Amino acid sequence: MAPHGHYVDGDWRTGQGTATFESRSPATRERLGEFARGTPADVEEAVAAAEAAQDEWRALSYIDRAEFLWEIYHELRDRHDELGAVVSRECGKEISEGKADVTEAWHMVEWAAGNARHPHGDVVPSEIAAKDAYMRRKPRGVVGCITPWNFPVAIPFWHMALALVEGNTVVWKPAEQTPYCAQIVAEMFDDTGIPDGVFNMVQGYGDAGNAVVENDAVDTVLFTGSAEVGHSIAEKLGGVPGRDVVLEMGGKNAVVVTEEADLDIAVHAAVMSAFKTTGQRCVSAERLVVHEDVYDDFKARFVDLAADVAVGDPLDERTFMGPLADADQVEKFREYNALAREEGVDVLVDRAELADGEIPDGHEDGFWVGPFVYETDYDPDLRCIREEVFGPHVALIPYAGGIERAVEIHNAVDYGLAGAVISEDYRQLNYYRDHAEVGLSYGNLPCIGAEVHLPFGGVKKSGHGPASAREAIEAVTERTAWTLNNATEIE
Ligand code: TXE
Repeated sequence: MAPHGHYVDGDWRTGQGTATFESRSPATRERLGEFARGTPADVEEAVAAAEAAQDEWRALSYIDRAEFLWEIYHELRDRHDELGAVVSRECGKEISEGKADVTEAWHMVEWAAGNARHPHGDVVPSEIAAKDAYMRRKPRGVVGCITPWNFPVAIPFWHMALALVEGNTVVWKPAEQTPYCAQIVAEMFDDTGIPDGVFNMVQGYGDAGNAVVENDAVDTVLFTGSAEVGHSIAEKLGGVPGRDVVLEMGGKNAVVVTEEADLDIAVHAAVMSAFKTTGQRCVSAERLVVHEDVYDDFKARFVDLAADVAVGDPLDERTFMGPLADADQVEKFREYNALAREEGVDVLVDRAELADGEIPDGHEDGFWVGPFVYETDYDPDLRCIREEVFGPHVALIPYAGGIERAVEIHNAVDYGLAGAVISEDYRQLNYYRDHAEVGLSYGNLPCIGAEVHLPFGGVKKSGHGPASAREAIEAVTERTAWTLNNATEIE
């Protein structure tokens, strides 16, 4: 069978290159499909198509543009379970999370398409009586979307749905680990009959992503992925007139458990935050900062659960943790586990190499790991408690003193994406809320979860600017002032 191609200017194209790449399930290594590997020349064609389509797309009303998205909304809902299973097979998330990825995608499409019927500007008082003044919004133009593998359906819609409704055309470079999900999303756009060139998708690796970044005709780049790549994009585009970038990168997130915590809530929040999606969410927590008065109880309960977490076939509903996404993720996880040992931590649970019998039959070639949990006193020099691993690698860090000390440790990393506090004392919750250096904070909840109408994004090294909710409109539109002589008397 010929490899799947790119979707450019309303056509499926094999592209200018001859190289292809495969998608394989991280659980079984079963081959899911073969895909053309996009080149910078393919990206150039896609950007040219997106530029050429702008006038036609902008000429439609918001509500007419949203109609294409409503079709996708219905398809995502109708095919929810089937697509959820595809997500699980391609990126290894357990099945309820695979389905949740699709749910989150339709939530975003619903929000963005619904937004077409909301006001899009302001009437502003003018200094002059005979003048009407308005703040209006215009689309940015071509929006380049570069997405990762960990939410292969939801994140692309977070990037693209609102951008399209607002009148932009898009060029999307999906993650190389999840091209099959990308193919299905592109087929959905094709099925809607959206005008040629409005939506374009080029499969491929970082060189194709870089070509999106380096193309001056791309007005805004939306990027979700590693801090390393995100910062290199910021360096290239920071300060370039007329070109904007929104970055959503990772974190070294923490859950703070105070001496006033309800330990049932604390243990549940810690397990969910550390092990959901096998620790591969940008909001996953790799640090548990626990008050010394409750430390021993908390540790005993958390360690028991970590030793027992069900790792297995992502399509089996009993599974809590599927495999890691690829060989690079496994290597990084093992390197950081080794680093933690070198840095002198005390290892409490080491299931990094699963025991015989833990890997389901027929899945022996998958990227299997289990939790790696350790304890250490806080030491700012330890890299293992400062750098993102993106796996089930978790540090327990006891603290003494008040909430101020816990928050000091919580904030002592370069990242600032997400964090949680568990406490029954409202003063501690309020202190945390006001002083945690993160974009997303959770009280008495796991440090995971997003709602499309809430801002989502980090501070410090984790990024800038929320990639969702009302504020995201800022990223994909320009504000302009329009003033009109409103005199009614002719002199
Ligand atoms: O990310 P990359 P990877 C973090 C996490 C993970 C690490 C590596 O720590 O272990 O990143 O994951 C495209 N110019 N997160 O390798 O490389 C790439 O093709 C432009 C956190 O997947 O950043 C893909 O489409 N684009 C994160 C996208 O960028 C480039 C989720 C992300 O890939 C490029 C994923 C370049 N030079 C990883 N190089 C989160 N925030 O949730 C690569 N790409």
